[in-house]
Amino acid sequence: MITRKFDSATQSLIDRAESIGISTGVERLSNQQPQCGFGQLGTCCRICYMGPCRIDPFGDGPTVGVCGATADTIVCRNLLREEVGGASSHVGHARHVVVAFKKMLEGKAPSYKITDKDKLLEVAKGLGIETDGRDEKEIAKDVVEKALEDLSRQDDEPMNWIKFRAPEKEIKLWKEKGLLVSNAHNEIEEAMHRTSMGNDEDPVNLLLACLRIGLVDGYAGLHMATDFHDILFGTPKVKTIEANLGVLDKDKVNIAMHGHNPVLSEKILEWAGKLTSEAEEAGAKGVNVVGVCCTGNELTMRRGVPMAAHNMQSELILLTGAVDAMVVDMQCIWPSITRIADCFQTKIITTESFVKMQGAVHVAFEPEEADKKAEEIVRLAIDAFKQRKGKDVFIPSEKSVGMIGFSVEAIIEVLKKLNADDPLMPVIDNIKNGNIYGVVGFAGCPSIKLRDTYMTEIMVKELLKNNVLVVTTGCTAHICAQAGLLNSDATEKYCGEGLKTVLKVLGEAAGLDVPLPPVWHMGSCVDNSRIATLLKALAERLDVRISQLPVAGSAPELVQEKAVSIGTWLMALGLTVHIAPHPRILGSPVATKVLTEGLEEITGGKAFVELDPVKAASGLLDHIKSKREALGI
Ligand code: BF8
Ligand code: SF4
Repeated sequence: MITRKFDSATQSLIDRAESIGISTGVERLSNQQPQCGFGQLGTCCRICYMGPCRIDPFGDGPTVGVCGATADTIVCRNLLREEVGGASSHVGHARHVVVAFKKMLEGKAPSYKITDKDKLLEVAKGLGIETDGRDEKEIAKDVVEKALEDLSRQDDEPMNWIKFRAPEKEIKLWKEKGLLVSNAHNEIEEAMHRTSMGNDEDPVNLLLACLRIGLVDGYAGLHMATDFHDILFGTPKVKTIEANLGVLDKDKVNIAMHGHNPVLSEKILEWAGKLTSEAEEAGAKGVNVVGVCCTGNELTMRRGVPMAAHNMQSELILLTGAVDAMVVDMQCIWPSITRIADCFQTKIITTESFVKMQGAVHVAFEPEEADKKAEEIVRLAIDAFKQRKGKDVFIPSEKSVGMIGFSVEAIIEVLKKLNADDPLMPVIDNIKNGNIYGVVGFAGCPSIKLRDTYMTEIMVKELLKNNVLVVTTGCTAHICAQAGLLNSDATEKYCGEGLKTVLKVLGEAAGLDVPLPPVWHMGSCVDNSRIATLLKALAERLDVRISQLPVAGSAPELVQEKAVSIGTWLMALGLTVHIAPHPRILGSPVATKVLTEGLEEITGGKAFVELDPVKAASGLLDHIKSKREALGI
C-alpha cells in the first residue's frame, strides 16, 4: 500500500492501477528502496572488469578502486558519461531532422517543405551564408552543409552553430579556457575515450570535458534542432490550448504522440485530419491527437494540440483505457508502456530502428515514405478504436487552459508594439525599475521522487509572488500547464504587483483583453535554445555577460541525462542552475566544490542544489538580488 499523494488526475490513475493490479512507477520506485547509496553519490565504477568498484564515502572501506581510481576520478568520469548520454540524444535528434531536411531538398522526401522562409533566411545569414538574390533551395542546401560540418569537421574551427548562436563574450571566454568545440561527434567520441579505463584521471580536466559536452549539447543539439524544426514546420506563435489527462475524448480515436521529433508527429497530425471520415465510419466522432512529453510540446507550440501528459504520466495515460494508439519515436519512453497497453486495446507503435519494444507494433518511419507511414499508423489507431468501442474507459476530468507559443519571435512581436525600434527596451526598463525582478527558466522533467512535493509548482509560485517572470520548456511546461500557471488568471492570482502591471501592458500590446500569463511556455527541451537566444539578446543589448543578468535556471525535478547536459551547457553560459534531486556528484569533494563554487570564477555559472521548494526559490531570489546589486539596479 503506497500512501503518497499526487495531484488528483495523476492520483486517480495510480489508484486505478492499484485497484486492477497493474504496476506503476510509484510502486516500482517503492520496490527499489533503499536505492544504492554508492550509485547516488556517483562512486560506483564498472568501467572495467577488475571492478565493479565502489568507494566508501565515510572512509570505512576502500578509498580507491582496484586500478587506483579515486572517488573524484570515478564521479567525474561517471558524470561525463551521463552527459554524453544526454548530448548524444540531442545531437542524434538534431541529426535526424537535418537528414530529413536534406532528403527533402534532394527531392527524396516530398512530404516535407520549407514552411518558415524568414527563419531560413535568418539562420542562413547567421551562419554567414550569402542570401541576396539566391534561390531559396540553394540557401537551404548551404544551411545543411553548415550543419553537417558541425558533425564532421576535423579542422578544429569552432562549430558554426556556436559562432551563430552563442554570445560573443562567451565565445571569447570559452576560447580562452579551451572549451570551444568543433565537431559534436569527435567530442562525444573523445569523452567516451577519455573515460574508458586508463585515460583521464584528473577530475578537473574531466569536469572541463563536461563543459565541452555541454556546449555540444547546446549548439549541435538544441539550437540546431530548433532552427531546423522552425524552418520545416514554422516558428511558434501564441495561442490558447488545453492541458491534462482530461483532454482525451472517449468518443474519438485517441492518438497519444510521445517522444521528441516533429518530423514524425507533424505527419501523424496531418493524417489524423485526412482520415477523419474513416474514423467516423468506424463509429468515432473524429480523431483526437494529444501530446505527451516533448513531442507534445512541439505539437502544441505549432498546432495548438492539447498537452495530455508529462513524462511521469506517460504510462498512467494508458490506464485510462481510452488511448487507441501511443506512437513513439525517441527518448523518455518507459519500457513499462507495452505491458500496460497490453491490458487494454491500446497499440504501442514504435517508429525508429533504434527504439524497438517487445509487444509493440513497429512501423519503420522514414522521411522518404512519411505520408504512407503516417497513414498506416493512423489506420492502426482507427482499428484499435473499433476494438475499444463500447468498452468502459476511465478518463480523469481534469483539464486546464493555457497560453503557449512563446518563441523569441512571438515575444519580440509583442514587444515591438511597445517599442518598434528597440523592442527589448520595455523589458530592460521594467527589469531596471524592479517590476520584473528577474527571470527564471524552468526546464526538465517530472521526478517520480519529488512530484508529490509539488516542487515545481511551489517554486514557480514563490518566484511569481516576488515579481520574477518564469519561462518554461519540456515536461515542466506540462506541469505548469496542468497547475493553471499558463493562463491570465494565474497572473492575477500569483504575481506580485510589478509583474502583474507588466503582464497587463503586454497583454494589451498583444491585442488580448487579458494579461499575458506569468509563465511563458517556450517549447520542448531542445527549445531551451529559445531561452538562450533571449538571454543572448538581452546580454548583448546591455553589453554584459550572461552571468551578469538577474536570471537563473532550474531543473527542479531532474530525471534524464539530457537534463544534466543541458544544465552543464547553461552553466558554461554563465547561469546559476538550481537542481533537485541531488546530482550524482556528492561522492567527489572536487566535483562538488567545482560545480557549486569554483566554476563561478571560470564561466560565472554554478550548480545550486536544494530539495526544499521554498528554500530553493529563496536561494534563486538571493542570487537575482546579488546580480541586480552588481549591476547597480
Ligand atoms: O526532453 S523533460 S522527461 S520528455 S528529458 Fe524527457 Fe525530461 Fe520530459 Fe523531453 Ni526533456
Ligand atoms: Fe574499478 Fe578502476 Fe575498473 Fe573502475 S576502472 S571498475 S575503479 S578497476
